Amino acid sequence: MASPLAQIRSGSILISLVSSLVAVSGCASGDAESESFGGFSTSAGNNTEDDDDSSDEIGSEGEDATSTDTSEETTSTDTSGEESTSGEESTSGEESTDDSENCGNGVIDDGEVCDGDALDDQDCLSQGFDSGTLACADDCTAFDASACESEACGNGAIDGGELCDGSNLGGANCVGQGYDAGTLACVEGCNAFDESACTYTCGNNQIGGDEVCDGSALDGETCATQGFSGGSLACTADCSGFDTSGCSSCGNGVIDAGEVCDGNQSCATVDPDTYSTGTATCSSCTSLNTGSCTSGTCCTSGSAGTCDVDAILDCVCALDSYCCDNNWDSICVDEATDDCGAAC
Ligand SMILES: [Ca+2]
Ligand SMILES: [Ca+2]
Ligand SMILES: [Ca+2]
Ligand SMILES: [Ca+2]
Repeated sequence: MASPLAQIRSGSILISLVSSLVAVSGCASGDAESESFGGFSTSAGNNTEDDDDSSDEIGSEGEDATSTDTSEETTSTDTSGEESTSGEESTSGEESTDDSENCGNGVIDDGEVCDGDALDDQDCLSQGFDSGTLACADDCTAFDASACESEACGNGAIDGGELCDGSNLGGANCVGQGYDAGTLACVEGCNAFDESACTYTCGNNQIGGDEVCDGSALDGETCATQGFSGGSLACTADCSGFDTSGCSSCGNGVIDAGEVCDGNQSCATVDPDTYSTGTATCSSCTSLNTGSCTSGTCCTSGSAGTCDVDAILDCVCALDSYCCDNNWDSICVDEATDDCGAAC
């Protein structure tokens, strides 16, 4: 609130107790102030304790925010890096080993069931079928019996090498084949499952099929591997890709998630209702120091209405129309500081 003392204009000499008795001349500007009250005139400025209040830091983490504290979360987020165990193909459940680089050399190496034409002396007959040509699966981990024929195929019973027969799937289903849901079927030749109606579910936190990621399952990716310096990586709702909106990079000039600032800013952009001059300095993207920001011309005496921060100008002139109608004097400056939030 404006002190009545503040209503005494600088340069005027006014002693209210005697003003009714003695008209003191020389109050050139003071006479215009009809709102003046009968307070004692001392000095105009009693605003000393307010000087420092406006120069505090925004985002006050201060010293513990010196380094990018986002780094630790990136390392811990993806511990669920179980790759999709669901991705195994087709019929035989044998897992592949790391000898896959030897698959295709025509020699049955350790961990391989067969390799190309090398079938370990097996054929369709030995696999329980009646005719046809046995092959090796592309990954060398199983035989490919899809060209083998069974005379008993179609009788509804699983005979010989048959994996299934019609609706008889031998208890197999899509989930058992590594999918999340769907309906498993048997191919016409009874020698393979038809997985075409099996599906993966987006949202089960397991990566399957074409999914790039699923919820917390990020396939080992982090904000860092995506080119950012910190933050938390997420997966898009449809599992088709990564959501980097929670990632940040201090120094890219963009205020990312978790950052207070990135680079120095003009004070006027930090808080246009308070500042008009100066530069706010950004520290480690975690704190913004506005200590050198000021309210510019609102802090100095000048002609009427010279305060260049609109919000402060409006505030002061609502309190004291003299400041806009006559002169922006030191009392207006005090009012700006004391009552209207100016940083001077
Ligand atoms: Ca081989
Ligand atoms: Ca059969
Ligand atoms: Ca999934
Ligand atoms: Ca940034």
